[in-house]
Amino acid sequence: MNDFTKGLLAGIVVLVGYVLYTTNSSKEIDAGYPATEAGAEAFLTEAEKEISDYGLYAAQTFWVQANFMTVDTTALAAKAGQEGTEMAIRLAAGARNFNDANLSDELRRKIDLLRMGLTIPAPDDAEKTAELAKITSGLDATYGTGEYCREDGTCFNDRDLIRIMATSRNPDELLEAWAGWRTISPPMKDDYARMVEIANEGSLELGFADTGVLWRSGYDMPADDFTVEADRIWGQVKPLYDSLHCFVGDKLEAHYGDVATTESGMIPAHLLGNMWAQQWGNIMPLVASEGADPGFDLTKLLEGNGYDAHRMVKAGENFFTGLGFDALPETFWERSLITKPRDRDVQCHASAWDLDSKDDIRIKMCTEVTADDFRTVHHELGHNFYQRAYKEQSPIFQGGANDGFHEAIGDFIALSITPSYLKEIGLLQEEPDASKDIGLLLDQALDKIAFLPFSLVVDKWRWQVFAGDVTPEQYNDAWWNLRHEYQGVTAPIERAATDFDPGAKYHIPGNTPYMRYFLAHILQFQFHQKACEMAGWEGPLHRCSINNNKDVGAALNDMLEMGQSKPWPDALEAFAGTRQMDGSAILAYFAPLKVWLDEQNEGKACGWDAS
Ligand code: X8Z
Ligand code: ZN
Repeated sequence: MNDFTKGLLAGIVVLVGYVLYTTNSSKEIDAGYPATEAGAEAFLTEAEKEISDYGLYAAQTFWVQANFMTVDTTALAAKAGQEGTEMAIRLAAGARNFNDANLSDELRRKIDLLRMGLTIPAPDDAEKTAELAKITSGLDATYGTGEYCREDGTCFNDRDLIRIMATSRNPDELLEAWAGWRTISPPMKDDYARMVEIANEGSLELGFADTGVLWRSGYDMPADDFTVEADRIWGQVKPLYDSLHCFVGDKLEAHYGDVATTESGMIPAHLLGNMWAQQWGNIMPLVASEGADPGFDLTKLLEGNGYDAHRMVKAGENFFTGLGFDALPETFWERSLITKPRDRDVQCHASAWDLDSKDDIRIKMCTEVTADDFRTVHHELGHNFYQRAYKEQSPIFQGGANDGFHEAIGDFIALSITPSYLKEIGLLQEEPDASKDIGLLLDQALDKIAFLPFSLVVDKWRWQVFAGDVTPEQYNDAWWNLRHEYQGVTAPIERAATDFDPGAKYHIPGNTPYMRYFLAHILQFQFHQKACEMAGWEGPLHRCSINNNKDVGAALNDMLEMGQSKPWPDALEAFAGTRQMDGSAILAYFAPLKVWLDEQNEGKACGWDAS
């Protein structure tokens, strides 16, 4: 299954098995298993077998659909999705019979995970389940095949437009690409609204007030506590974001003049080097003036050294083998999709897959030779090495400690792509000296710090939508209200209620929860800080690379092997020695930059008016 669509897991798991059981009704399951520990054990054995069987079949179907997007493969994916939802609902219903049973911690955890396994549940109604499956597959396909065409017939796909956003400095061209991509999503809006309705009915039947509550329940704490925890962490890092926002806004005004200047102090979303203004690393050359030059450009180094997509993935694999992990299996290289095929539609949004819960792991990426994609390669491989590490766990426990962990592993590894590491692998001749530290940190912050409020916006919006606080007519306004409030970023042109800008971000039509990436951006620095301490590193954190450190690799493997068999604080403690997700590590990493940014910002009018 694919790391995000099936929800690293809980989701995954649950999506399976029902195939063997299609003739059983939930009543039959109820009758079959007494609400005792022995009953739960028998129920779970049966459930896990179903899950495994369905998992392979579904993963193969979804893989084919994502790699050959046609009406037919989309219909087949919808069918497999429907079967999975039916299975998952039946298992969740079966699990409810053990709510009051006296169970061991292990069985209780499995039962709870089964109950929360679906990302987009349907009610116990065959017609609605089929309708939902059709909608979700259709949304995914609409996004994956989306194109913007000019009146003269020239068309651009996602990659083309993403590239323009990353590289162009012409505001008109940027605006066209920005607005162009947002023409693919208004047709999704009605389907999205209907999906919300059905999924909420399903969530209610599972005992959750709405689908947002279901999503927030996956963190070993009450859903409401999770919201408070996420807000607490955001409060820790917001001052750093504010400093970065002020600095970047000012540089953009200096470069673009009026186009970048707003009365509110918000930054127009098309000038930040990214289609969604979610990571800003691509505008480094615009903002890295004196005193903030990192000393090298990784994209140029890759190009100059003859790297292609395959070699980038090999480099990623080498990092993991250097830590002591086994090399990727031959089948990874035979079956992965590493570059965009010229002759067909594929879902280009990068993903990592585990087809058989054993060794058939793969990535699917339309890789380009850029620093961004070099990091994404490590991100995806992090999923694959995690999946392989927990393959001995029973099916329900095959997942990340929480979904943020799954997203954090590869990013944590990529934090070790330091100048010293680049020198070691022959990409860089000389390490830049300490005078380049601010540049190195600014480069990282443009991606890692800029991303934090964006990642909150995506799910805060969905939480509001699922809760019914926002109606379909208000979808787009609510989206921009959150973009204003958290990011201080504004639409470059007027938006209408008929627009559906959230739908132009893959994870909305793809139904991938997004809070996981916020958590991952916090966790990866906690992992990095601890790993560097284990390695005996005494210098600044951004210069620390754990490459080739087998002790760190072994400790990491211990955590990965646990899968989701234990509450996530246990996994975090096993590696990082703490039971709390916390912003202190990311703040420590960027501390010198914060001081520097505040000096640069002195005397400037910082902040924005989000109203
Ligand atoms: O979707 C992804 C990965 C696959 S799980 C490529 N990411 C988020 C995004 O692209 O929006 C990684 C960073 C955030
Ligand atoms: Zn990921």
